[in-house]
Amino acid sequence: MADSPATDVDVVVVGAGMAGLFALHHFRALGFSAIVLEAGDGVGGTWYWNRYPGARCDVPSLEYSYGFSEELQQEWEWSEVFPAQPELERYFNHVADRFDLRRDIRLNTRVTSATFDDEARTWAVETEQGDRFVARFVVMATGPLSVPNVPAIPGRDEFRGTVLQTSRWPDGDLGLEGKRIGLIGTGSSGVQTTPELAALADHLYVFQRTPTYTWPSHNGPLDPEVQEAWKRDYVECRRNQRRTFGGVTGSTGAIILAMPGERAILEATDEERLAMVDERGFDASRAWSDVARDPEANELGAELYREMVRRTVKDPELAESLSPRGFPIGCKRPVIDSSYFETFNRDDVTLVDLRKGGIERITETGIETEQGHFELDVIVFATGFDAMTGALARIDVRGRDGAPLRDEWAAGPRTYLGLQVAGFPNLFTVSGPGSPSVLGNMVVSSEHHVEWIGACLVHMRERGYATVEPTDDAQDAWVEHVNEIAQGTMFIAPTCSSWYVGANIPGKPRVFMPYVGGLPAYIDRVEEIVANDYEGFAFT
Ligand code: N01
Repeated sequence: MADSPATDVDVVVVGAGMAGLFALHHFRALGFSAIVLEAGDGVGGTWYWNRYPGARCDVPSLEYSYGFSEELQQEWEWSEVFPAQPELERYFNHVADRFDLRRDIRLNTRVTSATFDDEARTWAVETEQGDRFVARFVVMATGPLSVPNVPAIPGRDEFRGTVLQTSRWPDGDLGLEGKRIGLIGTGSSGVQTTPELAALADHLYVFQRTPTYTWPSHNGPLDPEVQEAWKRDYVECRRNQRRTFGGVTGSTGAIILAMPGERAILEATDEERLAMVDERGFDASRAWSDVARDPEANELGAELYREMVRRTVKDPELAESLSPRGFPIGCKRPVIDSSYFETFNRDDVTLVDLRKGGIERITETGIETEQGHFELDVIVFATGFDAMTGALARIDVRGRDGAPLRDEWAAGPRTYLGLQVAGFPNLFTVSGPGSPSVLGNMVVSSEHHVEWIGACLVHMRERGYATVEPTDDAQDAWVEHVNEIAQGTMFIAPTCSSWYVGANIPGKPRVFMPYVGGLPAYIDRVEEIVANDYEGFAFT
């Protein structure tokens, strides 16, 4: 490297989740020294923190796994089509051991600041414990969904029972059996944990502010023949993943949500629409060519969805309360579940429809709503995340001239390719805003980004460059492109409020954050940029 400034390590990687683990392995293999700083006391990121009952990935196991090591792919055996949290945590721990990663991972080490030194052209990374690491490069593998959203409901500290957050679930037996449990939130986490908590609880109260579009996962044991087929040609499978819009090929035995069908729902008769419900159940709502792009068609699809809720939930009033209305299918990330709606047919499960009277406060013994007081032993928050920017916003990141990243992103995140930010040389984000990230398979996206960063570091080493960062023009053009291609999608429909646009966090700027063009288009563009001598990046 140019000038070879004094550093502790070439690269500081923040986070020991799927991206951070691979980053450490990859950078080492390329001859760089690296250290991973991780806030938790275990590896696995999302799959370390989200250990709530029912936590399960919504991407099939064979697809939600690393492709960087043929040996790893051949050795590891997945048991279910959709892997549950314990299996994923085991997998990431196996990877940490298998590749001797632990000696360079500092657990229980929360990063508080990262500051660029203009003169030395190094980063100083500081931790809550007072450690300081000086590095040439910082790679933020902090995850797009890692910072819990804790709603400011008054009285939370007064509750005398147990308070739990799905995304910070403690290890071990929490003694939930026979308890009166209140669950707040009906996104992916709430939906997944509802049947499991219902099975444990004396009575489960589900506090629902907005009903959810959720589709049955049809999960089951993984067919050994399917696993064998992948093992016979993982190279091709991985190649196909990168050539597929969301990084999921659908060749793993999973019954993937009905992809856009051939027919337009707007051209079908009522009888034909209902026949589709008979045939495909909940999937009927999306089995049409026009539901994803035409608001009127989308509403017809939503009506088929509600028809299925009515067919599943015995009590018609309850079915109506559970039926999403007023926002389109495809606005939020699709949820997949195991017997979610069926759970509400149990006598020991009560839906508290907060549209009929919201939460006023938490009391010593439960939750006070405008509909009355609910006595509880346990309150579970499944209230989501400060998505995509939350983790970086909590670290005091300062680039050239001490400029805070928080200020740069005050009106919404701005990046070039979701990989770098102008004014923050040698700082990289894995699956950052402006990249496909959360719209697809995070393992595929993370591996692609880490490989790209590794190649960039090698490029710099070979040419003696000290710093890399995007030009303002390139970043502006990319941000504009990301916004432009989101136009006309359900993600930014006027009726759509989701964490994709930051709408779940009070005061957060409303900006659609991921790149919606799909992995193949994204990867092609990134490759083109590299082929054009890293067009849009400035090296010194
Ligand atoms: O969070 P969410 P999540 N009072 O933001 C409610 C991934 N993930 O953790 O919609 C009452 O979706 C809120 O209500 P509303 C996946 O990408 C994946 O469930 O704002 N309720 C909503 O119901 C997913 O999309 C997997 O009205 C309040 C819920 O809390 C993402 O993580 C599993 C409230 C939050 O839903 C986030 O999912 C889990 C309040 N004050 C997560 N504040 C899989 O792989 C919030 N809510 C399957």
